[in-house]
Amino acid sequence: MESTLTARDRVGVQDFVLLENYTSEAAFIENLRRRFGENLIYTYIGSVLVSVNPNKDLEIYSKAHMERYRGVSFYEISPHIYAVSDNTYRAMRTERRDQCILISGESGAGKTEASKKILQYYATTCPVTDHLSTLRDRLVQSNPVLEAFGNAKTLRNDNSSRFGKYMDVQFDFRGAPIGGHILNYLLEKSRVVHQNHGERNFHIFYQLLEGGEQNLLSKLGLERNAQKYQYLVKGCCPRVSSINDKNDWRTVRKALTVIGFHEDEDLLNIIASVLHLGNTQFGEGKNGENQITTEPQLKYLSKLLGVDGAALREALTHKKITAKGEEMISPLSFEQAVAARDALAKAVYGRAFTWLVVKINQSLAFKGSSSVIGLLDIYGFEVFQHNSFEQFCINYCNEKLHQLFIELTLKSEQEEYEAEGITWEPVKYFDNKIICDLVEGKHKGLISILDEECLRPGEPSDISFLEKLEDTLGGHAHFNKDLLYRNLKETATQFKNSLAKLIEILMSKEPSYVRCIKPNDAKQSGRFDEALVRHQVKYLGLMENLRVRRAGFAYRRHYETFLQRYKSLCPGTWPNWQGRLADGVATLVQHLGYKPEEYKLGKTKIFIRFPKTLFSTEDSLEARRPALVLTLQTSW
Ligand code: AD9
Ligand code: MG
Repeated sequence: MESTLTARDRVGVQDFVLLENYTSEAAFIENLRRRFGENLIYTYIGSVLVSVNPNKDLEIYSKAHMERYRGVSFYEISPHIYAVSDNTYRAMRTERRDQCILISGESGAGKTEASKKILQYYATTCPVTDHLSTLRDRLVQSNPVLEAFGNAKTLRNDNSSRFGKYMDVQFDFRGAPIGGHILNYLLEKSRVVHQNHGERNFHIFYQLLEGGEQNLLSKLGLERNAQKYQYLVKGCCPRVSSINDKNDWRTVRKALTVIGFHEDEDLLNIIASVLHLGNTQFGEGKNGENQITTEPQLKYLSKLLGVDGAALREALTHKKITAKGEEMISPLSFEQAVAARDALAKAVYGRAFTWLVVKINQSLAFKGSSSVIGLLDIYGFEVFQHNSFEQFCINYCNEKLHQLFIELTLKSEQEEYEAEGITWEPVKYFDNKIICDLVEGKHKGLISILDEECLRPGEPSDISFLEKLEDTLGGHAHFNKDLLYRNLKETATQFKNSLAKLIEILMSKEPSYVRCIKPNDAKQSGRFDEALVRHQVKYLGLMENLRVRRAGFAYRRHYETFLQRYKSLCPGTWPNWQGRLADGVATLVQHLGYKPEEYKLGKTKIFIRFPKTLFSTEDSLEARRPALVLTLQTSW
């Protein structure tokens, strides 16, 4: 295959296994930095793609670029998210095994963008017939809709995913996309009622207020001014320079139509009712009782939610308790009423989101035999000044996925050696299982302690929970004493179980990895903050990943490919080797003077320990065929 690489593409090494000094973190980061400086944001560690967020549009995602990656081997062309997309697709088709692409990295590192690029690649390059084109459009259009309702501007990312997403794309026997299914994880509902300074609520609120037609807003009882809504002013950030709410509104409305929401009235009623709830105020009545002081809001709420006004008033100011089989109604204090109002807003929004996912899934549903590529785009690891339960879940999820990465990369490496009959030398790495156990261990894990505390009779409190944690886990080497928890009865265990299910789904598929890195905290293009990158390289375990890849053998190639490429270097194998491929390769490497410790011959592949062995073979090839200069990088 003729190389399509230019000299610029070859800045640094395009696969970290080619680094001479592969144990040096400094060399690793320098390679990333040099390539990033040339807008080469992608680099491999073997088959793992490392991606550095450019924070600007690069001209590398056109249809022509997609075409270039079709059916081409990983190493014949510069690293790209399309190469991963294409290889995964081909593996699904030829090996007939379900695949998944796991995208990880911290908040703002480029996970969602990567997952969208993969989906676009399939939508553009896979075969499609007329009636399937609707399905294909729906797959792509589900993104803007879910982002409108599930993404928000945070300090880390102007379009931060506030829910985890796993999407299966189903393909038929011809490789055409025929269906899809989305699993969503733990939407950050607290954002509906509160945002940290500099952050916003979910995009959809601003889109509706900015872009909604005047008669629509009037019908919903809304004013075209985000500042008027209590739930939108907490972060003091109504506008974001990188976001055009008005245009996004149009995109979302169109996408809703493609998905088949011809009547999106219910959805908009709910969005509006959340805003009215936020503006619902309480005050003291004539007899000292707590009452709603904002009548117009109540009127709109009852109309939009389709509930009786009196019943709603009662529900927002009173609570029902069942004691000894008898129902009692007692008034709520001011604070309790505010909390009940916020809880209702979060619940209403949360259910609307779940309903939206259900509707999207209905529009993508396909029953029948299919092959699957799963895309996992989970919210990124994040640490704020104040970390709530949501940050705990988000980070726990990232720890679990990292554990999966460790298990699978090592496992698959080991399996390949075993399959090829090659002895394996294990590499030491930090196993974060200990962290996961701290969280999920039976009886002694954070989640079980939390569950017990929530179920305990009496009033569980943050303090009693923290005391219990201290008692049970105080001696644990990795116990973090700063953890802060709030009211979280229904979600802790539920989240743990859905994560366990996700891990099971992923384990049943062949994984590929995209590891995203954020080059600076300022969302700027062209800025590469070494300390920040080093930190990510560390916790993503990239050095370990590289060491594992190199500890055994830096390269492995099928005999046929190897022979084809280098047969001209040996009279015994040129022009065509007639015998067994393994014997041909043995003849060739003996002629080339490979020492026994430099390589091993497996059942179907040759394994080469050091890059320099191959460098010298490549040099020989280059010297012999100067007109056909292909660097090592282009050929592997
Ligand atoms: V979070 O965990 O959801 O907060 P992500 O998903 O990792 O985060 P996202 O993909 O949303 O980050 O990327 C953040 C922003 O970086 C995007 O909105 C783009 O403006 C920018 N970005 C990311 N990847 C690319 C890219 N390949 N090309 C250009 C990019 N810009
Ligand atoms: Mg995201």
